[in-house]
Amino acid sequence: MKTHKIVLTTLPVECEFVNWTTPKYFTPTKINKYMPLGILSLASNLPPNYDVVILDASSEPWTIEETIRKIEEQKPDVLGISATTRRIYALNKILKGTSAKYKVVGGPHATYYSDLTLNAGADAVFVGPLADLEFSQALESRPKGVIHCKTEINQIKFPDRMLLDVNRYFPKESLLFKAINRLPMFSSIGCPNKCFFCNVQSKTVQYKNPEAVVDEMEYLVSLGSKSVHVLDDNFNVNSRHLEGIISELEKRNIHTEWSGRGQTKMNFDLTARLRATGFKRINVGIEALDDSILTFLNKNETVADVHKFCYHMNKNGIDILSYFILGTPVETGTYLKNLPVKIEELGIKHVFLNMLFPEPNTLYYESLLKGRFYSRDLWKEFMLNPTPYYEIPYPYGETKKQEIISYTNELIQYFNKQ
Ligand code: B12
Ligand code: SF4
Repeated sequence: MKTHKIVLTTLPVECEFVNWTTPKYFTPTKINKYMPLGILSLASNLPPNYDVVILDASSEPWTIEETIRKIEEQKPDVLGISATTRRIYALNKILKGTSAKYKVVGGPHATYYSDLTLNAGADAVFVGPLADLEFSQALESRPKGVIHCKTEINQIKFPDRMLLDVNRYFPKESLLFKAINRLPMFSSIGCPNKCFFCNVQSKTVQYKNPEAVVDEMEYLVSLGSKSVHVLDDNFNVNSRHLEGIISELEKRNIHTEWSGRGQTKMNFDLTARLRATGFKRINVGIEALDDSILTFLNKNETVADVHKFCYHMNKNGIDILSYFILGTPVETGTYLKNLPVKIEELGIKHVFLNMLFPEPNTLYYESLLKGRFYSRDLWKEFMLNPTPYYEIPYPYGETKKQEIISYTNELIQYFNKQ
């Protein structure tokens, strides 16, 4: 018999803080939805005697009020919320507006702001990259306060996608490239690099066993996916991990289309074998084609590394999707003018342009505070008193901001009309 009713939810997009990083052109459309793998993972690793309902408020997309209503309709004993920092306003409203006896919060926001989340009305906050075992235990004992999680990647089952209607999550529109029924999965968690603008929290990387990685790929294919995307923070940073996955795919003679998100530095001896397994596309944050900008961004790469990477990928027929950042204070007009040609010379097939943004808890934001670009800790004030659609001022002034936005849009048009 099912004993407790548990509702697990993502947060609605309504009122999230404004982020100018990604131009509208690249923003995932309302039609394309992302499967909430965090809460699916929690649900997939519970004992069978729980009645679990997954609400994906973010993908629906519901308003805050609608989300509260949907949660209350379920009358849950336990409410679990997966939180990212940009949606803290919605988080606080939902914690206040719902009546479950045990309300808990996890996800990237919880790890940085556990005390604030408790003050906002959570009974317990789960801190750490994976929380499946601790969440499962907490359902009986219902501990309060901060729970430090030690779940390891190979201790848990992969997320059961059938807990949601998977057809709704197959992309309905293509951006930059076509990939039929593309679905994401993880082969590792974390990234050892310390890029200036990034707040990926786990600096010790956990790797899934290659057998489990390929089991999950086969599972996604069995659900109808024709393109599996390994959406790790950095899937190719460790050549033993990469070779393990390649060997397992070779052993099982699998040639399904797949892609991965990683870095430019890797073991190029593996490239031909990687391509032969069906690996179609690599997503990398090259960010800049100038060594002084790369140094400013604390990227663990040089322009020479980027050239080497592009050479090996192009030679082996692997498409490159690269992210670039515009708007660093060290870039020059000449650099910006020459950038499109330099990108083309490298044979980069898909160009994704971003603007530098001071995310909370990044080295970049801290440097702006230290350099007095902000006279007060604006993120701290926002976290204490979140307001709808908050927008942090552009650190280098409004004129500069408009210049960068307009040049970024120019480049988007340039790369996408060819
Ligand atoms: C996949 C992903 C995306 C996808 C989908 C996002 C989406 N709509 O959900 C895409 C590529 C679209 C994306 C975009 C962006 N993302 Co993103 N993304 C990720 C990524 C790589 C993985 C998330 C994931 O699925 N992990 C796998 C699952 C299994 O882990 P998990 O979700 O963390 O869940 C586990 C624990 O956290 C915990 N947990 C989670 N929820 C809960 C709830 C409860 C109740 C409990 C107990 C435990 C718990 O238990 C889970 C299972 O063990 C993370 C980085 C990371 N490594 O976490 C960034 C991350 C979440 N993204 C981030 C950011 C900033 C963005 C963007 C804003 C980037 C940008 N500037 O444009 C956009 C925003 C898009 C949007 N509208 O949401 C930040 C968030 C920072 C923060 N503190 O909130 C992260 C952490 C990366 C980073 N830079 O640090 N992202
Ligand atoms: S390589 Fe990517 S995930 Fe790793 S620190 Fe840099 S931006 Fe973040």
